[in-house]
Amino acid sequence: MSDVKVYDVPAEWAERAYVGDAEYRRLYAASIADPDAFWGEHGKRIDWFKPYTKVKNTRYAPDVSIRWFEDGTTNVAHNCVDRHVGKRGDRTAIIWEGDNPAESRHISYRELSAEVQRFANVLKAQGVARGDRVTIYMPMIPEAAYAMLACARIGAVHSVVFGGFSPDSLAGRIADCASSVVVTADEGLRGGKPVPLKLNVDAACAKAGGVTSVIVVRRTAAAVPMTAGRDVYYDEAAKSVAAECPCEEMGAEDPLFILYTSGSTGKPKGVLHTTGGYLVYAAMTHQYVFDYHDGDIYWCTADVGWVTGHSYILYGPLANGATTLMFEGVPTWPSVSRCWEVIDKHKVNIFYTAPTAIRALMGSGEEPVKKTSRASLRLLGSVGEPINPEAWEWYHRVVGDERCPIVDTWWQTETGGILITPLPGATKLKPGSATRPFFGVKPEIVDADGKVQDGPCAGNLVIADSWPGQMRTVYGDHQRFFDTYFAAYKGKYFTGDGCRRDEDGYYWITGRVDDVINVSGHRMGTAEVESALVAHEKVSEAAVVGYPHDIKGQGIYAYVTLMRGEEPSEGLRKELVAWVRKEIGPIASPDLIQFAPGLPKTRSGKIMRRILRKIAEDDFGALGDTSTLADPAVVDDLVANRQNRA
Ligand code: 6R9
Repeated sequence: MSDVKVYDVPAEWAERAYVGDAEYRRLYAASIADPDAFWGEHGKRIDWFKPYTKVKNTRYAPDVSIRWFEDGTTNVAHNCVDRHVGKRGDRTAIIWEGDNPAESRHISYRELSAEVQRFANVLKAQGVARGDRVTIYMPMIPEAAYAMLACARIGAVHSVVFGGFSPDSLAGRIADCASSVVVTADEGLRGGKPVPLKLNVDAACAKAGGVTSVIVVRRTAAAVPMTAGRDVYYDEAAKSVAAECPCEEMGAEDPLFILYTSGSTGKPKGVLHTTGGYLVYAAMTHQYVFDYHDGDIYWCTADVGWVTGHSYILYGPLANGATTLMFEGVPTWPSVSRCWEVIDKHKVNIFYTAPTAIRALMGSGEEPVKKTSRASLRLLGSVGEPINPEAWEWYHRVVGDERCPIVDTWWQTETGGILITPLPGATKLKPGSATRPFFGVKPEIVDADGKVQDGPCAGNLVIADSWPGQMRTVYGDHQRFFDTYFAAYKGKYFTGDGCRRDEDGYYWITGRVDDVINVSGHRMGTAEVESALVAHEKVSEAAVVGYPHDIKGQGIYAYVTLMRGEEPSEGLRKELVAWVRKEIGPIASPDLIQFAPGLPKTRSGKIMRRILRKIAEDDFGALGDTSTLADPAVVDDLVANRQNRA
């Protein structure tokens, strides 16, 4: 496309960065030509107790098996904490910025080490052993990081569940991985409002069963019910344990964590990541993509409940001995200047956030940004969904004062780390493009039949070979892992994303091609929202699709058919929204509900989502062929009563 603006690499970046363009091309070619040699070398960036002799052992067909550095042993907490204490024990590991702007703390690597060891001993005292699953349902406080690293230290597998999920969603995740220990807080605090975490845990435990221990960190000191024999306050439990806890020696392929994510069908999948390859990949991408140098202050605004929080608040940065900022609050409280004030307060150099936040802040104009200095900023990052060029330009011009490159990083929970991204010293930028693959990543674009496309083209994005950070299985269901990602295109990992490649070989992610919608950077399976809706006694049938939303990227549009005898009303609309919030969590709230007497179905009974998407997009002029519908008249009613009108 000729009207695309291109931003050259600023001169000072070409000079200071680890990698320039020629170096990128050289390293990339080497990584693809000989992955064993490339990763054999870069695997050494972490400490190994027993060095690996094998590097890559992976196959995608006829079945799937992914192993990296398989005979090496290591420990993630050793690499993220212990090994830095000798060299830089006084350096700040975590800057914690509270919800309340008057509250912040610096935690040094030495302090982090003590806290993680103490937390590990509390877990052990609660009976947690190597291989056990621990569910973590926490606000953004340092104890969330301590708990995750404590699990890694003793070889337990954490499953962090985002604090915005409902008790039911939490219960499903506790039950799926049979986790008998839950770590939580009395309450969370966001935008000045309490979040009832412990009450949610109580409700979830009642539903899931099998939880024998709940460790409660005091955050607000609210009085919460404590179940005798099951619940303990962390501060009390910590008094009676030893200060020191050795690291378990873990195999490279031992599980590190499970993280549940939505797919196009069924309940959320437990994405399983392992130890060695994950850490090497998270650390290396963090260093090169953000061009992290010693002394930089780095801030990723994600929540630790998402993969971005795992890889780029915690594991990647800490493995690199970085200073990582952890923010408890929200970008709009106490004012829409909060992010920029935090940047000035802590002299943040690298800022990594989601397009939805940028679009929301754009709505308040430039003044709340411009009244702050942001002089410390050097690099900006984007993740979670495609960034529209307008938001990109605003981010670049207003937030970055036209001085800071933007790294638009494409990746997924499944990929463990960033796969397609600019490198700030190497890559010319085009607003809206995630640009080029990271080292070792082999993207391809295929058509519906799986034929690999050459040159400029559009189609489905697949990755032709493994990289060390890749997920290893769906927890408890390896067949589902194969069926979801490796069955569609033989021998390739299918991402679920559509993509275009331009004449410069740049990749432009166009969004999901499956029944997953991306609401404010959060993945939602339409099937999940549908099953929540039909669980309501007045609903007989529901179909959910995404539609373009100015701030959220995509909004949730639900078509609902009521039980016979039920009448549509505004009251019922509100009731259904509240119902879905309760069933799944606020991020799943439908934005628009259309009461529909019937849904468009084929004669075999399949809902024709293509038609529902078009109507939701207010683009019903192009409904295409409707002749296969069992009852073409339902479409006229749907169009007449559509909810999204320009
Ligand atoms: C890291 C994360 C993954 C899905 C992915 C894609 C979308 C993420 C993107 C992007 C365009 C980017 N996505 N980053 N689309 N440009 N820079 O977000 O993981 O929550 O698993 O979501 O998000 O559709 O498939 P996850």
